[in-house]
Amino acid sequence: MFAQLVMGPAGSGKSTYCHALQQHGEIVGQLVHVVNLDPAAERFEYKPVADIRDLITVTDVAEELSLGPNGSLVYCMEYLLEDQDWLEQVLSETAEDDYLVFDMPGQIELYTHFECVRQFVYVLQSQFSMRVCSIFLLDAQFLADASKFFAGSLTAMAAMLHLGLPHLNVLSKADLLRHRIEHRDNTLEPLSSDAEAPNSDEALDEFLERFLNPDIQSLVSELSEQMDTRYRALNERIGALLEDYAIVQFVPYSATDEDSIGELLLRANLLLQYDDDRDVRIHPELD
Ligand SMILES: Nc1nc2c(ncn2[C@@H]2O[C@H](COP(=O)(O)OP(=O)(O)O)[C@@H](O)[C@H]2O)c(=O)[nH]1
Ligand SMILES: [Mg+2]
Repeated sequence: MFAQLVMGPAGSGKSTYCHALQQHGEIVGQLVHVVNLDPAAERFEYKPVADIRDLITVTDVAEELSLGPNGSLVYCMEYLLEDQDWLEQVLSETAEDDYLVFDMPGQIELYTHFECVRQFVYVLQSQFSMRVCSIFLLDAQFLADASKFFAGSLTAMAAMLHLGLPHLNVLSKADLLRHRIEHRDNTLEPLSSDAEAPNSDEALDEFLERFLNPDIQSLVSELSEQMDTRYRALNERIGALLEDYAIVQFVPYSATDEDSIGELLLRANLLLQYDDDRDVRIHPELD
């Protein structure tokens, strides 16, 4: 079995991505089962093959154990691991070659600090022989300036290092960047000095190029100019960390752009070596 673990902060677009992927799978003939693992989920549009809320919900835990929202969520995830009957039942209904997408909760600590998601991955790999990759979504607005870029990149890196899975960083809601550029939202560097109405395609490309293939040193300088000089050395060390590892890159995606969903699926399939087992042609652009 193959699985994508879809992670990212609350509202970053995880559930929408799962739905878009399921729909795209129908078009290209790749069956995608979505499992909702967010016990606090209120709504989503995909058809789940299983839903953790049938096992346990945050509201029940909060009421019965008088815990706050974060404590309740961690309790739910630990409960999922303790009572593996539910998981076994869910996975026994899927076939050996099936492709699962886990729609995860939005609490970022689950991916950067706590053990439960890491243990969950271990269970999937060891007990169900599953190949798992992590998909980390970050809302495009989080990359709109140098300080947000560093904060978002560090979070993505922490999740990647903590889980140790083949990992893909995704810049979600890329369509909103276009919207902001078209409306000449001046908070978006590097368009602020444009006197002419920008050509939105060029402007979008320029923006994406700047943050998707970043020149870390120039972003560090920009950041240091905005901050007190005592943070200069820290900024440089963070920049060097990201540069040394050369691991934090984002792929832009928008739920309304079919091509971008297709591209993400191809990239995830490469991480999972999904195509190795089948005679499926690999997208030439990904070679
Ligand atoms: N414009 C735009 N909005 C999106 C996109 N993906 C998600 N959203 C919106 O962002 C909000 C949060 O999405 P959701 O998938 O529920 O986020 P989750 O909390 O990470 O599961 C919803 O209002 C979605 O409609 C996208 O690609 N483009
Ligand atoms: Mg969700």
